[in-house]
Amino acid sequence: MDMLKAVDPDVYDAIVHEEERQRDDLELIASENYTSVAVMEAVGSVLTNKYAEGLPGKRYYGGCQFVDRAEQLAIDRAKSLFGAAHVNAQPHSGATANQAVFFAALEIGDKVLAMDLAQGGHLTHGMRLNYSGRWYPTISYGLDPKSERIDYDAIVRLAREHKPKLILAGASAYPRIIDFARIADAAREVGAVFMVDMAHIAGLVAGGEHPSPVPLADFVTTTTHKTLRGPRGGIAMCTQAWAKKLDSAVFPGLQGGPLMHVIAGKAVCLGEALRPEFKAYAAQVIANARTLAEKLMSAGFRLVSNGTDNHLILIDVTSKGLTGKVAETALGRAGITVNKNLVPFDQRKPMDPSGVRMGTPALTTRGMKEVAIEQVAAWIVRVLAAPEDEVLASRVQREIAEFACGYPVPTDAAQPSVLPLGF
Ligand code: DSN
Repeated sequence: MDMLKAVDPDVYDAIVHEEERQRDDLELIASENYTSVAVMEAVGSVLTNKYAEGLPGKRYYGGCQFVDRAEQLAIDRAKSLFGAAHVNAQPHSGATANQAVFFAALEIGDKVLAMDLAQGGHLTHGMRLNYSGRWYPTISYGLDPKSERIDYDAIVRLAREHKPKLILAGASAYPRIIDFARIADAAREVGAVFMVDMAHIAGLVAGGEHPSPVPLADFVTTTTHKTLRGPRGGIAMCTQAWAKKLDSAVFPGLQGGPLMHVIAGKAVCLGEALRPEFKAYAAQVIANARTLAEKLMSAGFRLVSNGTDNHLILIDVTSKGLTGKVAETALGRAGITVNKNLVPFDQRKPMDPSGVRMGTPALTTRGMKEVAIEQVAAWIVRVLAAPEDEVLASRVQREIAEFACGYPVPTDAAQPSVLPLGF
């Protein structure tokens, strides 16, 4: 980044510090990952200069012959990775992809049945301050209080009672396999459109480690930057019957010019996910999450639903007399990045909830396997046993920075000679 350093040292400085943070700390935010250098090269390319409103072969601008190729690769690869009939690779984000589906399938005022944000859903699934909750009356389903697993019977009951126009499955803080087939049946019974937001688990679906919603749903949306390990962005898929409506909801419905550099990055990540190594990656993400869950439970932490089937765990830290905020801060001081999170039926507020969410996609990308994750769990237990102890936190931080060197981030592995090791 010599040019950036010369032209804008302030922005350069922010980026280099962030690069150091990503290298020296342990990234346990369940929705984050390290994308490959190839993806970053595509996203940092001249494609950022190009306007391409429209779709490949049907643009409102000249000079689109090369960006057409990149976008068609993204579409074709997503189709073949997920078995989707139709793909729109243009949504700027997962939120926009969700909005496009609502725009394609619903009229304002139509009812939606979706998972409650407070029980693991997502903002765009009908939260009252989000467009989804403001424009589409939303009935929420959640978890069974005992098992802390999705209450599928309640979904059937609520669907029969409210006759929603659309039923939405998908979550951002749910550690178990989602039985998409059961929700699809409920949607079919009441004639509702069935939509799945698989953003968190898309990489697991791609790797064959989570049942795919694609054959069951009318629409499937995802982000590309979580377990799928691509650039920050969204993708929307649907059956052939909805193809035209979806495309026109994305453009001109919601967006203008697509971000062609990001779409090229999506094509690269989808190509990576089609390789056999990605299956091994997805399986290791889950094995690592299971190890983390077991180690923390054996140290006396209560995990929501008593464990995990996927890439994340939700820890109720009140089981150790802590709050989510205290735990997030203490771990952050020691170089372990997590996010505080509501637990199901939480009595505390979102800014200082009872839980902490942790996921293994990023550490797995760095090459960590079960033994390394056991070490990570040991640090978490040590820090949370004395959350106010700043001396302990700095000692752990130094140990972690040394340990992390053994697990290069993709930028290290690609260019070891230009590591930004300080100023
Ligand atoms: N904000 C994301 C997460 O952290 O789960 C979901 O989009």
